[in-house]
Amino acid sequence: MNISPLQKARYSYVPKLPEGISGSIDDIAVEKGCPTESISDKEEIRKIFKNTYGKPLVTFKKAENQNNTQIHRELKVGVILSGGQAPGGHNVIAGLFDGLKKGNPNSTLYGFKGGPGGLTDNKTIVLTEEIINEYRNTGGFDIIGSGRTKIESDEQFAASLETAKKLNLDAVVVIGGDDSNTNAALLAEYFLANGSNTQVIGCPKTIDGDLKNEHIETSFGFDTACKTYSEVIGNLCRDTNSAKKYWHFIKLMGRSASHIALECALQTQPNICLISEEVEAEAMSLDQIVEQICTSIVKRADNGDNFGVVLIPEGLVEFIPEIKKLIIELNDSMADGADEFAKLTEFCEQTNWLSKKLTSASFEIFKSLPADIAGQFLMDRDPHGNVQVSRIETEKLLLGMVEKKLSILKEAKKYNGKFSALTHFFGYEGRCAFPSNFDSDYCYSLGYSAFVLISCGLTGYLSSVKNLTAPAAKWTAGGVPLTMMMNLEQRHGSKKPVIKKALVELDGKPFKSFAEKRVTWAEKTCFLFPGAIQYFGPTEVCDAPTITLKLEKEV
Ligand code: FBP
Repeated sequence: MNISPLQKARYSYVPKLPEGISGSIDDIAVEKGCPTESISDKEEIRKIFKNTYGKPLVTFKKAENQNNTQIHRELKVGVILSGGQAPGGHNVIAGLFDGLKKGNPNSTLYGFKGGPGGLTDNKTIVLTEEIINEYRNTGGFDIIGSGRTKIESDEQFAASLETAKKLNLDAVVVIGGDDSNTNAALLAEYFLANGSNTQVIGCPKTIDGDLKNEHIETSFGFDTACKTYSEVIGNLCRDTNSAKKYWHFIKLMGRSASHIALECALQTQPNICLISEEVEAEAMSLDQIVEQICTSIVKRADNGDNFGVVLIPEGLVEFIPEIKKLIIELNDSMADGADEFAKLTEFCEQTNWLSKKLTSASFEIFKSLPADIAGQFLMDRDPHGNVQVSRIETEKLLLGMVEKKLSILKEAKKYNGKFSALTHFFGYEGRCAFPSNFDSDYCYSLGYSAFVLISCGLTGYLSSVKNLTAPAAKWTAGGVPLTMMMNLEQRHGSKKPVIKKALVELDGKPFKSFAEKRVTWAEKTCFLFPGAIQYFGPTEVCDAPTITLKLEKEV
């Protein structure tokens, strides 16, 4: 196999483990807390999760000679990579594999191919030391592939159970985001309710950074993805500060949450960074957002600076009240009239059909959008019912509107600059980068901790590693009951138990720190150039966590 020099060098990186689970596995003590409750809708969620609700938090501590024979059991475990790629997934699997083999060299790790569909369809590969070694500390999910299949029908649950029985599985580990781990919780409950002892453990993955709470400090992949985007944004900042002739409109992945945009703003100090959660809180219209961007462009032009950088979170459109309303109406109409809609192939036919389904206000908004962008709002929803915001070219929509507004200002003699702009979308570029040292260590620890949870016989837990701003040895590993993170939300017309998505908190330190400085950034050139992720070198350069995490943990 051909490998790059960096890949070769990364093979020899040894990920760090929290003290509680490092060293001999016979020295791991398991501490259990009090029973837990879901974040809200307690009674309803308790009824849905009769067998798995309310379990205690679990922490692993170092204590000599625990005489834990369970940890040496021969186990059969299956692992799934679910949803979008995130740097570090391979290390979760490596950590799980190493833990299993340390417990008992005869244990087996199956990889389910292509995401949750691999479990329902029993498509597996046995992961050997040789295979694992090829993927240590590398980006991507290509070791077994990923997928977005949602296990929701009775047939899918029954098929999953069938696979677990056929393979005689002790456990399934689901590496995924909020939706995938909601699925993991339902699977754990289903297995127990149907007399199966197959345990289900989740691991918190997503570059979006929106799977976090009191017990899960961050999801893996967020660190590397943000550093990768920030490197390129910083390079663009420097390029435009050199040539002084372009405005760059950059859309950043992150789905609904603006954590990625916010973190990249903290790392690079662009002229403008829109935060969807603020747009919603302030009920800002599309025109007001355009106005905000134009104000910065005009002020900077007055200073002779006809260049700049604008960061746009991927999910912005869903947070602009009038567009949010439009999306809800589109979702309902397209779901109710799915068969009719599927027959309409031309955009003009679709528009005509929608004119009879949407309220007049929403239809007016729809018509006012450029046709190519309006068409993007009609693309298929993902299996969890989400609009595919990565496919909507918000950066182009905003640029078009900014250009129109600037020409009006020019005619009115309120703007006298030159405006030339380029659009970018950074998303897929960051999802499979070589994991940073932080993500390499964090992921390996999550996988290893998942093994310890399995060996303790626990099910319906999310592997957790905390205290992440300290050096890795001081991190603490354990598990959080999945039901503890749940609330009921309206999905496809009825209330469903789901893990609550964490959006940017406007009273949180990361947003406040950004808000304090952004007025200056909008007018002056304050760019920072973070440079590429460093894998070898001083710890303050190579091992630092995100600014978001540091600010959130600051006392
Ligand atoms: P997950 O929520 O599954 O981790 O996916 C994250 C993400 O990268 C989003 O930021 C983005 O909107 C979406 O996946 C894109 O999905 P796809 O890979 O299906 O195009």
